[in-house]
Amino acid sequence: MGALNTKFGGGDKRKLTAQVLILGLNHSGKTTIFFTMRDKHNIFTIPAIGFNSETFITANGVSMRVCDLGNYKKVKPTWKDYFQESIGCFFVVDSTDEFRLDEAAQELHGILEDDSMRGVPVVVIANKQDLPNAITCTDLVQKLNLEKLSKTQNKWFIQSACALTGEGIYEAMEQMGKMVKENQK
Ligand SMILES: Nc1nc2c(ncn2[C@@H]2O[C@H](COP(=O)(O)OP(=O)(O)OP(=O)(O)O)[C@@H](O)[C@H]2O)c(=O)[nH]1
Ligand SMILES: [Mg+2]
Repeated sequence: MGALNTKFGGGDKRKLTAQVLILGLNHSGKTTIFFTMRDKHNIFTIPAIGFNSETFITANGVSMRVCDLGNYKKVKPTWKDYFQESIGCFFVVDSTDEFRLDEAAQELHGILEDDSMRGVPVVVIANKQDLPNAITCTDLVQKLNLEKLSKTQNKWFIQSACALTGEGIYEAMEQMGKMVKENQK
């Protein structure tokens, strides 16, 4: 039992498993998505450490430590540390908040322009698609200028989702696993 505990203990697992971040503007649904991953798809969860929470998932055969950094601008002095260790990023967008789409686009492109995020695959989660005024994925591709990412070598995928029901979250995870695997080849 001792050996088993050591092998699967939180500390060791954290070092061994590649990190994927959940980022996006405030109120976009990051934590709700994190809870869906944690409660429906996780292997196990480590309780919130300081400002962030993390859970362990396997998607498409790839094990990932998914971190919700919360309102990460508050911890801006340290967020680059998280970039350095990350192999992927979920970027959550509130599809109903058309007035903040420019800000969301700037945030996304700013993150991916960071040296540490070069080549890191991004799954954009077009969240809150249950609401009647939600902007479609097709329109979001254009409004978030996702085509530009192909030129900066970040592979991207956009997944429509409703974090409240969990719809689209499994697909987003599977896609992340697939892209991370392709990146490692
Ligand atoms: N209708 C609808 N509401 C959602 C959905 N996802 C999240 N919400 C709601 O949106 C609000 C913000 O969700 P959070 O998960 O707290 O957002 P967050 O990105 O973690 O916010 P910060 O931590 O403040 O940056 C909450 O009231 C959620 O219930 C969704 O898919 N549909
Ligand atoms: Mg949150």
